[in-house]
Amino acid sequence: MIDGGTMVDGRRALITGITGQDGAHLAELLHAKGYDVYGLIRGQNNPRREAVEREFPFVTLIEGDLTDPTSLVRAVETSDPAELYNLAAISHVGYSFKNPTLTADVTGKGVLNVLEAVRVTGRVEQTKVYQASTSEMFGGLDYNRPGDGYDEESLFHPRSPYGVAKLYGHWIAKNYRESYGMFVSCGILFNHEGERRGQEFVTRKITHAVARIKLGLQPHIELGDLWPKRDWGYAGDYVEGMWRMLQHPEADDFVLATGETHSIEEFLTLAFGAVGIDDWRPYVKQNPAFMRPAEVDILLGNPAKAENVLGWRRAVDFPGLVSRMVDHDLAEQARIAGTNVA
Ligand code: NAP
Ligand code: G4F
Repeated sequence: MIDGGTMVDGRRALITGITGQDGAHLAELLHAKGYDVYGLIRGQNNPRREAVEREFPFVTLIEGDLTDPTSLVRAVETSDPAELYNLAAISHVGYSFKNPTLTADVTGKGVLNVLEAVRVTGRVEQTKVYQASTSEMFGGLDYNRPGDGYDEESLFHPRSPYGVAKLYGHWIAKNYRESYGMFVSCGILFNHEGERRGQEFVTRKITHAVARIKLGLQPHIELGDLWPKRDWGYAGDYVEGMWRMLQHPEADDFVLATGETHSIEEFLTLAFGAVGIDDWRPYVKQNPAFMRPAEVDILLGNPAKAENVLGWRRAVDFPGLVSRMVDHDLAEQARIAGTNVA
C-alpha cells in the first residue's frame, strides 16, 4: 500500500484546470507532498487568476488553452513534468447541451491535444498522465442500471454532449497507453463536491441558497428535477485517489466513488435541516430552465478496485459532506452580510 504521507521533494507536476475545484485541492495536496506545482491557466484576463495567486503562491502559472496545441507543448516544455494531471474541461453537463461543439473541442479533443504535447516533446517515457474521466459516461439507463455499483468493466452510454466528449477523452487516453506505452491512468470519478465547488452545480447551489435563506438574504431557490440520484463524495478525498493512481506501478482505470447514492431531495433535507428548517418544500421552486434534454437518473459507483489496489478510502460521508458545505456557506454569507451566526 502506498503511504498517503509520502514526500517527493522537487518532483514537478503540471495541473490543467488549476482554477477549478479539483485543481485547487490537488495543488494543495501536491505542494504538501513536496512537488513543484505548475498550473495551466487560460484567457488573457482570467477572473480566477488573482484568487489562485493569492491562495497558492507556490504554483507557477503557465498560460495556455486545451484547444491550442502549441500552448500545451510550451506548457509541457516549461514545466517538464513527471506527472501531468489533465483536469481542464467544460465540466457542466447542462452547459454542454447549450455549447456542444465547444464541449467536444475542449472536453474531448483537448485530451488528444494534451497527450500529443507529451508525445511530440519526447516525454512518453518520463511523464505520467492522469485523465479526468467521469461517471457521466455510464448514463444510468434502464438497460444499464448500476446494480451494486458501476465499476471499471461496466457499459458506457453517455447521455449528454459532456458525457460523449469525456468518453472520447477516456478512449483516446487508453489508445495512447496501448499504442505508445504512455503511462496514462483514467480516474472514473463519481460526483465530488465541497466548499470549493462552483455554484453552477446543484450541491453548492443548494448550500449557498440555504445559507442565504437562513440569513434572510433570499426567499427561495429555483431548481430543475429533484429525483435524480448521485453518488456524492468529498473532493479532498478524491484528489488523493488521483495521486495514488500515478504512484501505482502500472497505468490503469480506477473508479472513485462512495458506494452510496442519494437523491437531490435527500440533499435538500439534510442541507435545510442543518440550519434548523425541517420542511424545505416552501423554499424550493421548480424551473424547467434547469432541466436537461436527457437526464442521468441514477449514479452509483463501486470503488472496490481503488480500495484494494491503491489502498484508497474516502473519509467524508454524505451527512458530513452536506454539513461542511452548509457550515462553510453560512459563515461566508454571514461575513459578507456583516452578521453573526450563533
Ligand atoms: P471545474 O471546477 O469546472 O474546473 C474546470 C477547469 O477547466 C477550470 O479550471 C477551467 O478554467 C478549466 N478549463 C475550461 N476550459 C478550458 C480550456 N479550454 N483550456 C484550459 N482550461 C480550461 O471542474 P472540477 O469539478 O474541478 O473537475 C475537474 C475535472 O474532473 C473536469 O475534467 C471534470 O469534467 C472532471 N470530473 C469532475 C467530477 C466532479 O464531480 N467534480 C466528476 C468526474 C469528473 P477557467 O478558469 O479558465 O474556466
Ligand atoms: O450538480 P450537477 O450539475 O452535476 P452532474 O450533472 O451530475 O455532473 C457533475 O458530476 C459528473 C460526475 O458524475 C461530472 F463529470 C461533471 O463534470 C459534474 O461535476 O447536477 C446533478 C443533478 C442532475 O441530475 C441535475 O439535472 O442535479 C440536477 N439538478 C436539478 N436542479 C440540477 C439543478 N443541476 C444543476 N446544476 N442546477 C440545478 O438547478
